Amino acid sequence: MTHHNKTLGEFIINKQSEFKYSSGELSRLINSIRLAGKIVNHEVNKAGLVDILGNAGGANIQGEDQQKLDVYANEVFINTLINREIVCGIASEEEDDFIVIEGRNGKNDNKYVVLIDPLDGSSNIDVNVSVGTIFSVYRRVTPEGTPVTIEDFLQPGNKQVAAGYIIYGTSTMIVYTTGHGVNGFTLNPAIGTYYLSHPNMIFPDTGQIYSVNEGNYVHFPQGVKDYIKYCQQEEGDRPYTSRYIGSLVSDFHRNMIKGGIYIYPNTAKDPEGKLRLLYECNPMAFIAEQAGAKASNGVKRIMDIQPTELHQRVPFFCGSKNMVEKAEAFMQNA
Ligand code: P6P
Repeated sequence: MTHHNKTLGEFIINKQSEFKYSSGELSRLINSIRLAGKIVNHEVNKAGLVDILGNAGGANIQGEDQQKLDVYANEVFINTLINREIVCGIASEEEDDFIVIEGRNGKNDNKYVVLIDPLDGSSNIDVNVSVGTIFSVYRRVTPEGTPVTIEDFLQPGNKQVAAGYIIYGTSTMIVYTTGHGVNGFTLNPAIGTYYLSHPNMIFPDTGQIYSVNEGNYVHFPQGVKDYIKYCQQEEGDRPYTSRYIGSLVSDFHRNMIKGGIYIYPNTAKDPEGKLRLLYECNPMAFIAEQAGAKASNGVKRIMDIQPTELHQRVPFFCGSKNMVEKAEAFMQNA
């Protein structure tokens, strides 16, 4: 009998018991993400053929030009999450403020909030480089039945109940965790089904790849400059290879499979770092740690940072445990 790979749907059913909250809710939540991922994938894959390339003419709270696909992806994820009656609030890179979601019956008895970067790296779409969606899930902390408040969103990453990404690459994959390891599913676009292609993903403890935008070198903290020179020295398993796609999800995904470290330090242009804590760094940190790797701001564990505002940025060091610890040592001794 040919044993086909488990589908995402079968996997969720098998794993429901592991989710310490009511299993049906997680399933509905992940199902809405996987549906939205298929819809966005369909549009991303035909970018260039229809008029969804280029700027949407707006700018997000960061003042970054909103790409048409950014705006499209944002609407798709928000609408599928709302329609599934599972979340009571959503925060998005594309939305200045969080969105309060009333239950259909006018009550607010949904228990989860989702924070999302609907299309990260979208400036790469016009040059046909892979992009991704990143999502982070918490249980609300304010009383059920009331509208969510900002404190439901400003929870430290160590309170996440689920996190994941969709990578729209040479194939489309969803990779996520609910706190019981990391699993990767590949979409078969012909039938629109995700199959368990990467069970129990483990981030290698060390690697020979470092991912950083060296164009900012002169503005890096001294510890980062020292670590980059360490990566380039002829010694032992070094020099390492420099690989930087400019799409966090792609650089992270490659490093998780091959081993490596991704660094986005603070720079002159971004004195707090460029990446956002709530919907980029925390979800990627949760996945990294669940796969045996590390994520810090160069000094402190990312998931222990107490957020203070929705779109705050942090320096981000994430990847193979030994490599992050080495980079932190250079930061310490600089
Ligand atoms: P830079 C994309 O805009 C992003 O948020 C990440 O996906 C990516 O790793 C980083 O910024 C690229 O930034 O400044 O190197 O172009």
